[in-house]
Amino acid sequence: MYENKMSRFPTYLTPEEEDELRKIANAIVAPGKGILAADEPPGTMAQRFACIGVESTEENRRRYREMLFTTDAEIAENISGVILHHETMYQKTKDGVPFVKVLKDKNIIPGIKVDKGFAVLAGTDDETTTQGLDGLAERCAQYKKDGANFAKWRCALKIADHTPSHQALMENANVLARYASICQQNGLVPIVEPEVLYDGDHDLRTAQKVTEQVLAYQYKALSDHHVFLEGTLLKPNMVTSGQGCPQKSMTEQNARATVEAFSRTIPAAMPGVVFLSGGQSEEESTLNLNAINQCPGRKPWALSFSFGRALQASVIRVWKGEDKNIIEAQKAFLTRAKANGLASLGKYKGDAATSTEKESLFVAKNEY
Ligand code: 5MM
Repeated sequence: MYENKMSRFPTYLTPEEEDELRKIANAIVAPGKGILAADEPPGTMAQRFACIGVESTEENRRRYREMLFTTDAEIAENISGVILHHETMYQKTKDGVPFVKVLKDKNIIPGIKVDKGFAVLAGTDDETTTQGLDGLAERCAQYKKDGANFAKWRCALKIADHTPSHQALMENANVLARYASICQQNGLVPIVEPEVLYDGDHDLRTAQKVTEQVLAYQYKALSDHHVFLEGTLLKPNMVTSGQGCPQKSMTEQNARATVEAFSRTIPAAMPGVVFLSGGQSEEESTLNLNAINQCPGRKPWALSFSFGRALQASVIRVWKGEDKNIIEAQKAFLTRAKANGLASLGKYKGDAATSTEKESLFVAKNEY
């Protein structure tokens, strides 16, 4: 711990530690690049594999991830980082090369999901917090030694008549700030993910107000915990009308609401936003990201992607669990990565999609 004893506010990171975090965060959101979120736990993978009739065994998950990570090195033009689940972090290719090495050799930064899932907040309308602070410092130190340079922790907030409650807003903002502080002390850039779920019949304006509220609580908590903002990334939802809203908001409206909400709440010191896709179709996610980058207004942060479903849905369908489909599945991955890389620059022309890439990927509550 670096301590300037003369100050009322001792810095907890040395200037060198700050530099390292800043460098990692900036590399992740370098122009045209974003993140592949491949940190689905085994249970979630069972859902993802269900549509192709493949069982979620450890070996099938390993084969699937090997297919993703051995995609041609060209993928690194648009993918700067991959979020791994603990299991994947220590898996190897069939030839015995650790996945972490496969990624690093391509100049892709390995990241790690460090949260331990949701727990219901008693006395609320089924709202949740996210667990995993116990032993987190030790786990982060080990992951750093083993090659990870960033981490992810997801909290989820839902929009209903009486939610998000003050209790859920406070608790989730605080736990994300504690996590962020612990990550930074161990050399990992924390991706702060306070997701406002897509579930509900709320309109765009409601989604915008709630997103502003969530982000305002979040940045107050990060400040209270002295988190070094330049060494963090934010993984929020895009602002859209709810999945069940009869009046579906249009791409340009989503973009304006998102940029407006962010400009009101996210400090300029934070280097980059990496959006989740949240159940939107692959193409919808890309078009919204593109429109957000084209939207006029002050945008001092990079605006890129950290998609799970929106980068993998078509890839899984092409792969079907069979080795003979690996090359075609990798091509599908390259196509979506390129489209999202262009969208992160506001240069996507809308020409990458087939009809299946326009299908909704919504999963109710996304609590798996
Ligand atoms: C890829 O899935 C991630 C982990 O899943 P669990 O929620 O089951 O732990 C998930 O956190 C993901 O990183 C984000 O939700 C973004 O993924 P989407 O599919 O919304 O882009």
